[in-house]
Amino acid sequence: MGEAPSPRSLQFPGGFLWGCATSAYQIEGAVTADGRGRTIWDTFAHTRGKTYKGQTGDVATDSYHRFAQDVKLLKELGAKTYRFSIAWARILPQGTGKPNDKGIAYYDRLVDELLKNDIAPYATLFHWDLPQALPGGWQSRDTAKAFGDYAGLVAKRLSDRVRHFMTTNEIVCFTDLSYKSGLFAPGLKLGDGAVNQIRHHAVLAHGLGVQAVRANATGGTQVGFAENPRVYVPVIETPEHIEAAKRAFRQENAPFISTVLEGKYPTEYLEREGANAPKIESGDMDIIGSPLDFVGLNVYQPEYVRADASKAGYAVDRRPTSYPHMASPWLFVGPEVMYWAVRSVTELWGPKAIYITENGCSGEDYRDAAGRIEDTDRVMFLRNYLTHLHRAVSENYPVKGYFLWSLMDNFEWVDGYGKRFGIYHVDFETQERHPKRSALWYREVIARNAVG
Ligand code: GBH
Repeated sequence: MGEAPSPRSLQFPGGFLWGCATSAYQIEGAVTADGRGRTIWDTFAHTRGKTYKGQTGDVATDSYHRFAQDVKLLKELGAKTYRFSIAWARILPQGTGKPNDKGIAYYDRLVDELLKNDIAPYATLFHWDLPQALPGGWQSRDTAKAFGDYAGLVAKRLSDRVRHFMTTNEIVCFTDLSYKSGLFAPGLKLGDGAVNQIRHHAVLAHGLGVQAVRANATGGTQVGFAENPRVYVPVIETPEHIEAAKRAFRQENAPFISTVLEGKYPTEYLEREGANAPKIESGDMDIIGSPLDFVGLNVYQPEYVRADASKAGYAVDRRPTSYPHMASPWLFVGPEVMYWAVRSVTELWGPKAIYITENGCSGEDYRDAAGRIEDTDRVMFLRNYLTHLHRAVSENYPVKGYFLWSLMDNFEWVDGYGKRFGIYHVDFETQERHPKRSALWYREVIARNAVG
């Protein structure tokens, strides 16, 4: 027998940024406080039949009032960073026009509390809570322009303390899911031409946001976006399947991350859409392709792909019905997706830096007799995904940090409070927060800067 191989250390690089993520409508509540304007999610959640049991974000985790307690939870974990989102309708209740100082003051308080605790704020400017007052929502090109103005205003007011901004969160969700399948607010089911135009307005908004942050922020402020591209795992790690995965990644995310990082719509996409392709004005593509300081990736479920003799060169496999998933039926477990997300983006576009801006899972948590929540399924999920993130950093891909979704249970969009993603349990009656086993586990990961 030969010698046993040396144990592989799952140590992360020094300075790796561990954090947690949330978003405004999912946690803040206080939807009429201090002049906040109405958003399309307020309207949608209050429309009969749209969310689980008709639940809304009216109260959520009441973080508008309890933010200091949330920061304490982060501190307990030893988190170095916190990704939260800013509610556009708190800053500009009508989407445009006169800034609402009381809304800005909330984020001043949150940011100051984070900094006091040595936690670096990472702010998302738009996580789906579009001001209701903007005529036509994302159907209108004016909304992209309004977003740019809003982004510039926030940068001016916060960039003395917030050094990292993400423009948009998951473009496919607030375009396709919102205006094509109608599952998300505002719940429309439009045709292909209209949807492509909406996607165009969204990537344009992102680009205008990048430029506005740069024009208004103090020097050294970094700007990127947070995307949830479909990620393709090669069925076998052989060169032909790896090549297929790379092609699939670029093509299947064509109007979103591919267009933004190339500053150009992939030709195949424009050909495929023909007369339904977006109407592009001169100068748009330069704005859309504005260089980024980092790319944020929200990583959840995998797709499997293999090489194929077709023109596209790849074939996406349908999942067997026995394929395992977490409490959310869409959340298929496939930890390798973490590695392939990072590798695909790096090989295709070589960004300066990558953050995992979201990763985590829902679970059917329960309290045992002693009041503990032993969410071993979530620990299993996270440990495996982080093991594959370790593979990526050990191969020198430029991953700088990881944000766990989510700090605490919150309003899970159409699933209301029926799906829990937190590592802190929230009792929605009392608003009491309580660490699950996964929180204690994550604290160890952060303390040791290693997965175990
Ligand atoms: C992220 O979306 C969001 O950024 C975050 O706000 C959210 O809370 C978190 O993940 C957990 O869901 O019903 O089959 O059509 C992840 C991407 C896109 C996954 C929409 C769920 C609906 C699937 N999400 N999708 S389905």
